Amino acid sequence: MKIFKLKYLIQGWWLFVIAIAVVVGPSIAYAAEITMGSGGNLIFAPNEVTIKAGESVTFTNGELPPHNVVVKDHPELSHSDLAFMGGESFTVTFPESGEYEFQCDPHAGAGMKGVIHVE
Ligand SMILES: [Cu+2]
Repeated sequence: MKIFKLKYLIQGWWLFVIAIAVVVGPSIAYAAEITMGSGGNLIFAPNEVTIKAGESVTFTNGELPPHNVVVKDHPELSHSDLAFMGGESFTVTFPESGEYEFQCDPHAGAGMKGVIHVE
């Protein structure tokens, strides 16, 4: 009786581990994605992401364009060209760890800012 319970417990544990791997796996493999002007608001969504050094973040234009991405103190990581078209996107790779604050220049005053943590 006790052995049967242990068997089900182990099976349940493995199902749990597999379920976590299915949910978390893709988000580790993928670069992070951020929408500019999400849901009709002047925001980056999400406005905070964590990636590993060498990984990339893809910024996709949502609503209320134009938007851009200017990384504080890092012109080489910035995409100052304004994106006017909905769905337009660009990808920025962050080779080194650190805290990268960024903003959309036209909408920084409205709070369109974010931070990328690179581990
Ligand atoms: Cu903007």
